[in-house]
Amino acid sequence: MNRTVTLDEFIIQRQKDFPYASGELTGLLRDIGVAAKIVNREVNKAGLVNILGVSGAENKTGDTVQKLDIFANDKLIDCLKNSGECCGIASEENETFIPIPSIESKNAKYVVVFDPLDGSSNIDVNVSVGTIFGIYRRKSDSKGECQLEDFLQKGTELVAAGYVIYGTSTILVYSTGRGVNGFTLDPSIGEFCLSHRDIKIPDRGNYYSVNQGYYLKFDIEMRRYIDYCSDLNLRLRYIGSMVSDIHRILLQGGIFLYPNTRKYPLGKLRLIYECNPLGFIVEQAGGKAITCQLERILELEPKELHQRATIAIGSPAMVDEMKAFVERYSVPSVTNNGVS
Ligand code: AHM
Ligand code: MG
Repeated sequence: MNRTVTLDEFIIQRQKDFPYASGELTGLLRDIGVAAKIVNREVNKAGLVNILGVSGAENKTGDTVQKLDIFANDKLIDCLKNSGECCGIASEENETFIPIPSIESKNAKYVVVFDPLDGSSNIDVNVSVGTIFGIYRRKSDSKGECQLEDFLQKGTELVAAGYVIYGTSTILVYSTGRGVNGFTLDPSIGEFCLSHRDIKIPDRGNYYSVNQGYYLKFDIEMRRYIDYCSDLNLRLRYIGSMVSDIHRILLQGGIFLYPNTRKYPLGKLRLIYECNPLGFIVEQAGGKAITCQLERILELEPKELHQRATIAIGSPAMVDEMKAFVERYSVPSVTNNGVS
């Protein structure tokens, strides 16, 4: 019988792949694992206590904030502040980043970005939600507080990224740039155990994932591509929790789309908290992640913490096909000087 490998054991084993590693990243990943277990405990008992529902506040980008969002946000911030392994945090739920004083962070060289509870509109109806995170090496001088520039880094600079899904089982998937591995929480021992070793996304799959309710609000090329997916009899799956939709695609193949709409001309999803970490994971598994305007997600230059992006992400052959549709059917934009 194969021996169970826990997340902690795996992270420590992997540290040996980086001969000059100081252990900080290892510690940070372990702390995120601990925070995930705490959030998982609360998500699982959400129906039993009075933390379901809307808190009454709105976050920076105008979304209604659910109570569990606040709980998850607070827990992640607490765990990371106490870890002493990172010098700053930026969360989708906070307007600005949170520097961790150097006394507590011991001049740590990493910053962490996260969406504490993605898909939060699903909480009240017992559908999967998840946490998404990314880790960057700071760029500013390590003697002072971290700065905005430490968070406004391209996805190509990610040192590690991952997500946790609180679903039928709780699973943590992460990558440090050497492949992708998944760990399922065994509640009987309270440990994440290696369950999905070296995940590779299929070249293509049977699923497409898009909010088809917005069909008429998409550009013509996107509508043509969606029609094509439907003509191929692909199965439409849309949970409304990006992290869960992408998890299915990572394991079984397919494409996830969130194009620009009239309401969200720049896309809805956040580049720093959602698109970059998930783009990093999917690329590490052999997939692709581009905007609906065909730029590679990880190469976008973030200008602000809550910047949004359009996204097409998933199996490489399917993202390439989507790209071909956009190139073929997009209507050239008309400028003052004529057609661009
Ligand atoms: P959230 O982070 O506030 O929960 O919002 C992000 C979510 C994604 O998980 C999901 O794919 C998308 O919003 C759903 O949006 P829509 O309802 O417009 O399809
Ligand atoms: Mg989200």
